[in-house]
Amino acid sequence: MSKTIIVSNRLPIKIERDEKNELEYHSSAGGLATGLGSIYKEGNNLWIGWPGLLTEDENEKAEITEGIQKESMFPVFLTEEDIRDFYEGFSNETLWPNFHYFIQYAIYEPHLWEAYKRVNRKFADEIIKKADPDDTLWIHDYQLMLVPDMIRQEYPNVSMGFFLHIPFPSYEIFRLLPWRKEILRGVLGSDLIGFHTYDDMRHFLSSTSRLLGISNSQGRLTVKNRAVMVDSFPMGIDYDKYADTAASPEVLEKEVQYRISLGDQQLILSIDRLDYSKGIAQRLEAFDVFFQRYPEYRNKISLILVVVPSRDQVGQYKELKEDIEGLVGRINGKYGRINWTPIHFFYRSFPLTELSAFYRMADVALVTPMRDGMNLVCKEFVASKTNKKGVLILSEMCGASKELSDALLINPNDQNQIVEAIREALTMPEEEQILHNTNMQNSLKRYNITHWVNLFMTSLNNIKKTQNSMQTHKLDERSLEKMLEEFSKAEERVIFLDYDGTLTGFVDNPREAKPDEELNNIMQNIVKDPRNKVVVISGRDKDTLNEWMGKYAVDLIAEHGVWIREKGKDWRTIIAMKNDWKKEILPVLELYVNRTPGSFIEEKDYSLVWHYRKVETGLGELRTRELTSHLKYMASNSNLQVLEGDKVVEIKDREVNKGRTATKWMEAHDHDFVFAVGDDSTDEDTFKAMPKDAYTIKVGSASSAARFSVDSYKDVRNILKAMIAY
Ligand code: GDG
Repeated sequence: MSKTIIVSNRLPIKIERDEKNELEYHSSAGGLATGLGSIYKEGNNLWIGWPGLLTEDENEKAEITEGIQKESMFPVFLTEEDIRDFYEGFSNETLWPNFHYFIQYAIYEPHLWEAYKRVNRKFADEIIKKADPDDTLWIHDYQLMLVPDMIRQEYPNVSMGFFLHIPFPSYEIFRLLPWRKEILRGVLGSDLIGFHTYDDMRHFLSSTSRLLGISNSQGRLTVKNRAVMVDSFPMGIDYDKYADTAASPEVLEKEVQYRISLGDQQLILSIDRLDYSKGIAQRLEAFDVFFQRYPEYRNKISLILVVVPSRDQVGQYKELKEDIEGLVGRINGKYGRINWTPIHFFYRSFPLTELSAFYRMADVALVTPMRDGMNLVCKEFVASKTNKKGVLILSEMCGASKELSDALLINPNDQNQIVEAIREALTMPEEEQILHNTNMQNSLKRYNITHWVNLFMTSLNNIKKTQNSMQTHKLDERSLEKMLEEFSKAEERVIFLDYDGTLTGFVDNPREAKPDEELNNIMQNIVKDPRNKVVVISGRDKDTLNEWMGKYAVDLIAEHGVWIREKGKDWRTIIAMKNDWKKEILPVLELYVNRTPGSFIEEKDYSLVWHYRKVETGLGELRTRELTSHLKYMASNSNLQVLEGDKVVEIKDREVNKGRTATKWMEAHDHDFVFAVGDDSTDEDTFKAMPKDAYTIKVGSASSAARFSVDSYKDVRNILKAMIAY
């Protein structure tokens, strides 16, 4: 039976030695572990990751492997060097600062990149050992961005999702990474790629388009003919856990105790892991300014500042810790009194019940990261407000701000705004607090962690189904054999060939797509057999088509069916054509050329084409949307059709298309075997015009009226070669 495997850098378990030097296992109660608990603990399912203990001792490794097996976990052991260069190095000193827009902290060291690749390979190898090709894999976070493609190489059909827990930066930042393309390709090995917010997803798609030339349609990309979905899945919390803990007698009792020691004060709460992205120092600076500006609050409010130790082996973090300690000392020294301490600073972590008591009793939560993928602390604070009283001040630079619009939103770089928000929060009427918290709680209840997990898994299933439905089209060995057999028996074989993208690949300059030696050979040989009637049917103008294909004994159909030229005869049109509409449309296209450097107009006898292949990525697509809606509006009362092709927009008479001309051609010629191949939307008309038993073949993976599909023009050439050789 197939299973599901979760993979993250760190396993949700803590392993420690007790006094007798024996290993002790403590499962983590973190949000992710709770949310995924419903998955990895079921049946044969597994969670693979680093168990958090450094050991080179093989016996100990075996003991740990066995010890965590009953928790449905499997270890990837990392060495000291791995931790230094892969985890602290590339993950936390290259990717983390770059992705959080702290580019001044990012280091770009080739040996750290080598370590990142090596450890990602180590993870991939361990996963491959445990996984079967029909399993479902869910890979987590920035430490493992190369793993998806490594697995895909081994298991082409495995179902695999990837989720990034931190922000994905704008293209302008991401492009600074020397290994940006490798990282993108690594992630694109997945079938579903999830981010916390729409902005992260948008940034990722912009990078795939600009760096790899892979564009998307509503978040769907085609990567080596595999459909890949990119979407946003804002992560939620285990709402009931926080609400229930906050309402428990144990937490209530703690609150009473703390209240007695702190006296009658309003409390502001700040909880984060030690990290420069969290804006802890900036928050303290603002707190200082608050006391200067509003001295009446001295003695009346305190800040509970919890900083959870994290990565303090990394230089930047050591410095940050010292900065925070300095600031706390300065503020306490400046404003403190014998009976009042402005900041209660804790550099450690607390058990959930203590944390919950802090959440409960805080009047204000000050969550002001400079940048944060989501931020769960703010959500946990709101969920813990059982009486709905309390105010959340939230940075607009964290993912959670997109959902929690009822919070007091601030820009963390605007100190004045933070100071005023503290003042507003401390004086907000209770009814207003209740209203805001009710809205936020309703949303957090609905979009909780279970919802997040289910949504991701359902989307992964859906994209897999889409891939499978497209797969059924693929021209496999058996169908090819059958086709060649029918072909060999037939006496009147009709072969319709589109040109660009079907017989040749795409090039920047359309003029450069002329036939190469291989194609010339194919054309020469395929027409040698008098039973083969070949028709090249293209959107190209008739002169170019004639120049490239006219020398072979083939029939030509040019300009999407406007012109036809049978062997040895002259060009003619199928119907009487008009082109007086051009004088109205040309000035519009010229306007777009003026506004879009790199674009140009191609004038054919009965159509006009706007090309944007050489335009800056993104700008071309934007102008296309403007231009097509402009043209569709102009064409609404005429008989014109606006077609969007590969980096082109074409305007032509609606009455003519490849299908209509192909039908006319078929009426005039006998046939007992029909083959038609093409790659874009204009070829769909040809496919539809063919008899049911025809071998219609789409190049590429988009859905099509064709019966079969192949991956690229190279496959088409191979089929034609097989026909010649048969
Ligand atoms: C990354 C992204 C994204 C904190 N102090 C204590 C404690 N905590 C718990 C909190 C919360 C968690 O740690 C912190 O989560 P955040 O989301 O705030 O931040 P990161 O650790 O940076 O997480 C972030 C997240 O991944 C999920 O995708 O939201 O943007 O950076 O759950 O409660 N827990 C206990 N004692 C403490 O003292 N028990």
